[in-house]
Amino acid sequence: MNPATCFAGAERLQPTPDRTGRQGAHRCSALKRNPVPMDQAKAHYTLHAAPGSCSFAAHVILEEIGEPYTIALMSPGHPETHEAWFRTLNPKGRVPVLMIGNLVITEAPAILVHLGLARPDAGLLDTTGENLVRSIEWFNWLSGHVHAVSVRMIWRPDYFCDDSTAAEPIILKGRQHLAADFARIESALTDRIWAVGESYSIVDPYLLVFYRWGNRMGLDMRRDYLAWTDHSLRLEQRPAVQRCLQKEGVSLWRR
Ligand SMILES: N[C@@H](CCC(=O)N[C@@H](CS)C(=O)NCC(=O)O)C(=O)O
Repeated sequence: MNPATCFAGAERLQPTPDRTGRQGAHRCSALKRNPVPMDQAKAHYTLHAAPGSCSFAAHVILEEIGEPYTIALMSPGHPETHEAWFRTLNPKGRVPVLMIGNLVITEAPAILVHLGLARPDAGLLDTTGENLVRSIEWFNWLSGHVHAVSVRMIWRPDYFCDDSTAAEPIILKGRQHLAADFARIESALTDRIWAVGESYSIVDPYLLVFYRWGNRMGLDMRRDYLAWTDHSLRLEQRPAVQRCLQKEGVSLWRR
């Protein structure tokens, strides 16, 4: 699909060499050598996302900080991640992708940290002392284990084994991992208002992604995860979260 045809956001992008072509890819590899220049944060943001996917957290933070942005929404199930134009943008073939001018940032935690750093006045990333360490701790585990292992074993067993007869045991094992992960999240959120420190941060909407996925998987999140449910209800009250749910056409509660 051409990127100009798959956007459900307020603005439509015109595909340009910078956004989808060779020049963009060059910029992307340049980022591996150089830190993201923070002055670029003043430029217009474009978030490549899919409804209800892990990109939802970055979408929420873009809404929270109030910088102008375009949300480039794929179809549900993000089939466009397999298309050539998107692979040029992100050779890993995953959303979210954040573009700031011609610069490309991939990986949900990196995008969230970038947005937190870009608007320190929003107070969404405390870079001092233990809170920074705790944020990285959450991100590394949520992205590198809960998402990449447990959730993927359940929704994408084919990723782990070509033999389709292995799908069932992989899903079963994934559900066991996920149950342990979710119990850990519940315990971490017990007697806490927010995930890190005393205030709302870039970590909180990332946790909401996994809570929503639990509902989608048919888990009884309200019954089994009381502290996490309170945390999610707190998030659901935020206007930024409500706007994102509405724009992406997803619910926290539906399967
Ligand atoms: N490590 C990446 C994972 C991103 C990821 O797996 N995104 C999913 C959507 S939640 C995706 O794009 N999947 C496309 C595919 O697997 O083909 C991150 O944290 O951003």
